[in-house]
Amino acid sequence: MAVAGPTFDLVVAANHLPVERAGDAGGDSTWQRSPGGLVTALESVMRGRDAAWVGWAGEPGPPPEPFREEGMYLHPVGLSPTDVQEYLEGFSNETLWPIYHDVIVPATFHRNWWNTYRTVNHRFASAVAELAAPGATVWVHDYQLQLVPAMVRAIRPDVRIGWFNHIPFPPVELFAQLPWRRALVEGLLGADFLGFQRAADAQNFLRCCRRLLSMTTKGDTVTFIPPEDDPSPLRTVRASAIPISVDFRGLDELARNPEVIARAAEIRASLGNPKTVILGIDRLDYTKGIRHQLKAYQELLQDKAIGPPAVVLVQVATPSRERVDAYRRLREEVEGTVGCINGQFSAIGQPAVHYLHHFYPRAEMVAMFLAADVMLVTPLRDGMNLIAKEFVACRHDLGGALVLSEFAGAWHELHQAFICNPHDVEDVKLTILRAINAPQDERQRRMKSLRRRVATHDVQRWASRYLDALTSAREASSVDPHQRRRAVRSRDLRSRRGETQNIQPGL
Ligand code: GDG
Repeated sequence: MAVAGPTFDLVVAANHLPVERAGDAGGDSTWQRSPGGLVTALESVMRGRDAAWVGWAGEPGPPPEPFREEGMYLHPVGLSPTDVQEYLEGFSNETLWPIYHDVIVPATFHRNWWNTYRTVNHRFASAVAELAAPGATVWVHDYQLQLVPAMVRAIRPDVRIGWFNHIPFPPVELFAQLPWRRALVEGLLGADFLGFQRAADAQNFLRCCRRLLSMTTKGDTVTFIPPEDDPSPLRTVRASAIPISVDFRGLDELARNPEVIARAAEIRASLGNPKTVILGIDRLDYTKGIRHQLKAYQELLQDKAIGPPAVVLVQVATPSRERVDAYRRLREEVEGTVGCINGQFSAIGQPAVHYLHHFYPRAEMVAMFLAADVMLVTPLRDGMNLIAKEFVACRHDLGGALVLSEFAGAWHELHQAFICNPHDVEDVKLTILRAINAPQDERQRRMKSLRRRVATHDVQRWASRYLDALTSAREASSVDPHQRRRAVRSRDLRSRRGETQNIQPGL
């Protein structure tokens, strides 16, 4: 007889667990907090709640036994080497990621990747269904798990299901390229509430419901009509923007730590105490605009507008997805450009670019933030970009100017930054110069207003707003007779026209 395990009122499902195994010199291993935007954001929310987290432990093969860490119950889901290749590196990173980021690189479609994506999503859904207490709240994260909401609902209709998309949701014209577009939308519609970073992402999703599935929408809700063989009742699903943020208080406190402040001074000294330190910290991903910011910097050096030893650039490019071709190529290009810049513009002991391909401890990253005069955040497309908000949260001294791309979700909240279009190299150059040369009182005024925004819209507020929205969406999900008539009429019209597969013009 199967023994029932523990159950929880809150179950989070995300591709990765918030920890990963780290080996020590003696051959023993411990669990360490893992890198990445989602983990950073959720860690402070989960702490102190009796909650479970379902996710991959980061190593292919059979999963370790569930365990507790920092008060959380962690339930590892196993991924075989083929799952890693097809579900994660394949379908998630080479199919969905490019489609959801404006097809900056072409997307690759393989039917076997899709089949594995479905199988792995089902594995996550089964684990969630097992761990959820009656009436529990289930919070699913991100593009790797878009089928999980409907799969959980099929097993556990009693639970409240939310999904949050950390990355952009694409316009219907791009989403429609996906051969599995319909199944993905139906997978998401298993949720009661779908959260997005920007209002435009939520609207893109609602448009996909109308144009690909002929569903009716009203405001930010869509009336979900189950497929004909599905006896579940009609209900509404809400889709709206609840932008993620950072742990403002935690970062502010760390940035005021005397050791961190001293380390920031040490960093500046080891750079030769330049007048201006420009800093970029990005995951080495083609969406982050690293090549674009290097090009702008290179041209500024060529124009003799800036240069070492007065101005230096520190570019941290955190290792990422190193087995995917597009990322390998990007690394070669970035490192080639850095080599070119340094070959041409450095002197002995005075490099123009300090390039660092490492992941740093959090305190070291905060010290870098404090050491910078200008922070470059120039993604070509980014769901939010936590680095921009983290930089602001750390600058209690009101120093530092933030150069921010209008294609980062953060742009919608951080208008007082120095804004640029990363595709326009002249604009990036001018914006960097404006940020370097802005009078101190202007920089302080801007930073004060940015800090006010991030302090009042921190990650704790994001999580509680999200969970409140999920509760009220579930309560308001029943469909009134008028909505029912409209939705059914639209579906019937569609099936009479035989238009169940194709994109619907103008709906
Ligand atoms: C997705 C979306 C969205 C980076 N290098 C180091 C380090 N980091 C940490 C940062 C930050 C996180 O990683 C990166 O945040 P991003 O926002 O750039 O995130 P993505 O990984 O692309 O994640 C993104 C995010 O989800 C959250 O919703 O903002 O748009 O793409 O927290 O601090 N941390 C440390 N050392 C490093 O060297 N300690």
